[in-house]
Parts: sequence; C-alpha cells; structure tokens
Amino acid sequence: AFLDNILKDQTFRDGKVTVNYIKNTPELFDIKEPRNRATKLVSFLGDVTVNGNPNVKKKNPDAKFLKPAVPKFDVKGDYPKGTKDKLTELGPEQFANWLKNENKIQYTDTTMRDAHQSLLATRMRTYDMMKVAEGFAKNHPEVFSMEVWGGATFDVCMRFLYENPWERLRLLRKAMPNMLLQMLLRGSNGVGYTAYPDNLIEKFVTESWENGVDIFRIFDSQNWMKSIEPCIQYVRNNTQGLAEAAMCYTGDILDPNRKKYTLKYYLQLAKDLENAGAHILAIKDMAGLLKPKAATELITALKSEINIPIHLHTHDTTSMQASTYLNAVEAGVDVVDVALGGLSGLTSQPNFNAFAEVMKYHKRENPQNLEKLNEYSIYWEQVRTYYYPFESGLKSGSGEVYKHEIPGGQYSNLKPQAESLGLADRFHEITDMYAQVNQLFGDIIKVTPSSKVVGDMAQYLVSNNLSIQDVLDKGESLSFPQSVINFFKGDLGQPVGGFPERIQKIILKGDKPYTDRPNAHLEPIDFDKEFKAFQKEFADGMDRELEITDFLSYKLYPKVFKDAHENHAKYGNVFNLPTKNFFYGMEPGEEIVVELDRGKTLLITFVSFGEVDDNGLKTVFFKVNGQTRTVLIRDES
Ligand code: 3PY
Ligand code: ZN
Repeated sequence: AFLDNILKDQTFRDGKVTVNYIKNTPELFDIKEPRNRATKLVSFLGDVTVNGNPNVKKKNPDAKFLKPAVPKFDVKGDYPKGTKDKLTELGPEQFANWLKNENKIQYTDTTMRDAHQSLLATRMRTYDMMKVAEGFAKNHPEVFSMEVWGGATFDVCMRFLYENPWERLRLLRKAMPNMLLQMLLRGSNGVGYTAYPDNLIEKFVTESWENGVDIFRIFDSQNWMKSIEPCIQYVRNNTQGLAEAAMCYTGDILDPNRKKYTLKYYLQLAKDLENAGAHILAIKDMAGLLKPKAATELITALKSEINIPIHLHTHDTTSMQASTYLNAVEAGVDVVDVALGGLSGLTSQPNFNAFAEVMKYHKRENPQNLEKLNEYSIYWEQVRTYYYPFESGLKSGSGEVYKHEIPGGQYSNLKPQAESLGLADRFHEITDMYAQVNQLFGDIIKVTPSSKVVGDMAQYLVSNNLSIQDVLDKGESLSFPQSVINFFKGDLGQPVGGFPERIQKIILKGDKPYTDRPNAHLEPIDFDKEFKAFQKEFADGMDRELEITDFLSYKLYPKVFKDAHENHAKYGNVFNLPTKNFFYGMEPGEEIVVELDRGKTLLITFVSFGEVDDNGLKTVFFKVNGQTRTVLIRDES
C-alpha cells in the first residue's frame, strides 16, 4: 500500500528524493505502526507456540483439522433485498404486521450465537464468522434474522478470545447489511449475571442499535415484567428496532399436577408483554421442554389471544424438538430458531438444513436455497474441528432433561465443570441434585443467570457430600455460594410466586431481602464524568481512541475489560489470526497470511526456536513479510 502513497507524492514525482526521504515523510511509509502491530501479533503467536493458549486446557496432538471451504458467492454483486431493508422501509410496527400476516414460516439462524454458545462454550471467533458473513447474506436473503450477539457471547469474546464484542457486531453489520441482526438481552441484567443501573442498560440498548442490532430479544430469568418492561421501552423510544419480548418456558403445561407454569400463566404473561409494547412475542424454551402437544396448545391459544407475531426458540437436548416445531408451524407460529446443520442438534437448536427440507411442499414452505445452505453447514462442520477442546462430549439426546430442566447452554457447560471439580463420574448426581435444588428453591425458572444459581448450589452440595435435608437441618452453619445468597436477597428480581420463606431465611442468615427492583438500589452512571475518566485511565496501550462502547464493556464487566485491555496492549488486535494459530500456535515452516484491518497484509512464517537464556527467555524466530523478526518469550514449561 505504501507504494501507492509514494507514487502520488510530489517530492517523489519531482525526482527530489534524498537520503532523508523516509525520515522526512514517515506518513507515506506507515512503517512504525504496522511494525509495532506486527511485533505484537508475533509476540502472541510466539507465546502460544511456546506455552500454549491458556484457555486450551487439553491439547490433543493427534487432532485432525479440516480446511474450511468457504461457499462461493458473488463478491462484486449487490446485496439482494432482505428483511433489514423491509424493516427500514416499513418501520417496526408495520414490519410486525407484515410478519404476522405472512403465511410462510420464517427462520432465524442462531449459528453465530446460541449454537456455539450451547455446543462449544461460546468460543466461536469473529474470524470464522467473517469468512462467511457476506456470502451468507448474499446467498440467503430469505432468512428472517441472524442471531449473532448478546447472551454469553459478550463476555466470552473479551474474556477468552481477546476480542472486542462491539467490533464483532460492527463487522457483521457491515457484512450483512440486508439481513436483520438479532441479539439476546437479559432484561435488567443486560448481558451480565447481575442487575445494573437503569441508565447503563438504556445506553447499552441505544448503542447496540447504533452498532447494528435490529431485534432485541428481551427476557428475564424469572419472567419478571419489572425487568423486561423498561427494556421494551428503551428499544421503542431510542431505536427503530424491534422489541421482541420473551417468556421463558419451563415445566410442562400438559402436566395437571404442576400448578405454577400453566397455560393460563403463559397466556397472561404474553398479554402483559404485548401490553408493555412488544412488537414480537418470543417463547424461549431454553431447556427444550416444550413437547409437541404442548406447542400445539400453547401456540393455538396464544394465536387467538394476542395480536403480535410469535417467535419460537428451543434447544434440541432431547433430540425431539423438530416435532415440536412441526406442531408449532401447524398451529401458526411465525418464526422458528434453527442452526446450520454443522452446529445444530443436542444442546443447540434444531437443524436448519433438515427442517427446511422437511418443510418442502408444506403449505407454509419458505423456499430456501438448500444446496447452498448445505455448503454452509459443511463449512461449520469443518470449522468445528478447530474448537475440539470446547466440545462438551455429549453424544446423544437426553430424556432426563424433562426431570432436571437444565438449559442447553448450561447442560453442555456443566459436564466439563464437573470434570474440573473431579466429579466426572458423578455428573448424573449433579443433574439429579439440580432438580432437587430447583424444588427447594420453589420451582423457579432456570435460565441465565438463575440457572447458574441452581447449578452452583447443586455442585456445592454434591462436592461437599451434602443433601437437601442437610441444608434444612444445619443450613446456619453452611457457607453457601455467593450467587445463591445474592439470588435470595433479590438481586435477580422476584420469582413467580415469591421466595419460599424458610429456605430464604436459612440462606440469608438474618440479612434482609428486598422485593423491589434490584436496579433501584444502584446509583445511575454519570456518563460525562465517568467516560472521560475512563478514557484517561485506559489510554495507555491503545492504538485507537476509547469509545463509549468500550466504556459500556467496562461498566458491565470491569475486571474482564481490564484484562482484555491489558492483552490488547500486549498483543494488539488478535481477532484476525487464523483460529488454528490462535488456539494452537504455529509449526516450524508454517506460513500464514494475516490481514490487518485497513487492508494491510502480513505474511508471517514461524522459523524456529532458539535457546532459553539464563532468565528463562526463549528466542523465537519469525519472518514477517520476508524480514526476520525475533521475539523473546518466557518459557513457562
Ligand atoms: C443466555 O442468556 O446467554 C442464554 O442463552 C439463556 O438461554
Ligand atoms: Zn437458547
């Protein structure tokens, strides 16, 4: 790129180049900056090559990686019109009307959010998404929306991938301008595990829209209107996006013995959400408990009672949920959530490719380019090989989930967690205890973050060989997990029917709970003052100005942001490194091309290791664009 600059430069054109040309006009060469960035990236690669990626706990030397084949698309062609164009044209109200009156079943593709959150511990990197984002948007404009952001992706992105979640969103927005992008928002908990000040959540919603989110799926882990309602208002007042309010489905409406989460309960909640201003209603079946017959009853009833379109989400933990979708389609559901084949099934969503094929010749068929869709499924199947350390090891569907009701994302995480606590053989004791803890807590809705509370308690009890009876008999002398204490205090809001008093007393040990919104106890943020102080505090080590979105990341996750910032200062922006090298480093002689943003390309070759010096530092030799570059890496082995 700098050749272009030089060719256009007047001094050069006038033939007046002297020995000081580079020194006098450094901007033409842009040498300092990419050199600096290249050194940082090479340091990262050196570190991972010598010491491994700290987040890859079990490296398998025999792992086989498949080369992902990116499906072809028209690189130069325009984007075909999609749902984003329709939203812009109609506005949210009219758009929702269009959706409701549309006969064809619509699909939301969750591959880039919930699918990898539920199968691969949320580790999917922006690099692998960006390889196919533009092509997918050009090849599949008939897809209703792409769920790409929110939920656990926000913190995992910073925590384990050293990425900026906002940058991911902006890149996807740019690559998919014709499609609706969707996010998952945990009501007053934002994308976190606790309550935040209202004005922080409001700003978060506004900035999410500004940076690319169109559909906000808003839920609360206790279906608490007081947590969902303000978010609906933020979306309605501050954006031109769609407020999709979700009711979390738990229990079994078919079971006459379960009196809490009945059809009547869900119908009332749906009406409350509609009255609160939702453009779309979501049924969020996070554990995959909605049985086919229940889907028929629930959706038929909802269709006659509410006037907004209905979007159904499930997890295929039982391997039965395609039949639930078929019944839901018959009952008139408007949109279903599916994941591309290679990342579908089990704790993820039902298989998009297969479901779209099954819907062929159905009166509500929404024709898809199935051949192309299969190419994308294959792409994800191949990409998945790079993520083997994050696979949960689940091999088949589970009928037990109807008993323990563990959400898909948590179920796949609980297994490796149990292993790390040395409880691998007792995994089913933990899932069993999870069900018992749920009853002890009053049969609550279990979804992030309340599912974590139940999971923490179950693990605590099993690992300490305690029973529910022990909690009741000698709870005063037990120190419960902090998340459990916070929950009973009211930090996650109020559960349906309130807290069971006896257990609340035992857990809180005399501390007073509150029943109003937890946010009411939090000071609003003084954005003007705090943002400036933030910019100052974190300016060092940044190669760009800190933005309001960085400030939001910091306010939501102070410690995670600090660590990510430190990593950024040390290694620069690593999201463009190929996934294989990001997780496993490089092999001698391996050559990779890394695109820095702004169109600069680095050709990086790993040459060899040198000796370890007296200080424990190893010299690692690379070539960057043909020039030798050495980095000193502390050998931690
Ligand atoms: C999340 O909150 O991340 C979820 O996916 C809940 O189901
Ligand atoms: Zn989900």
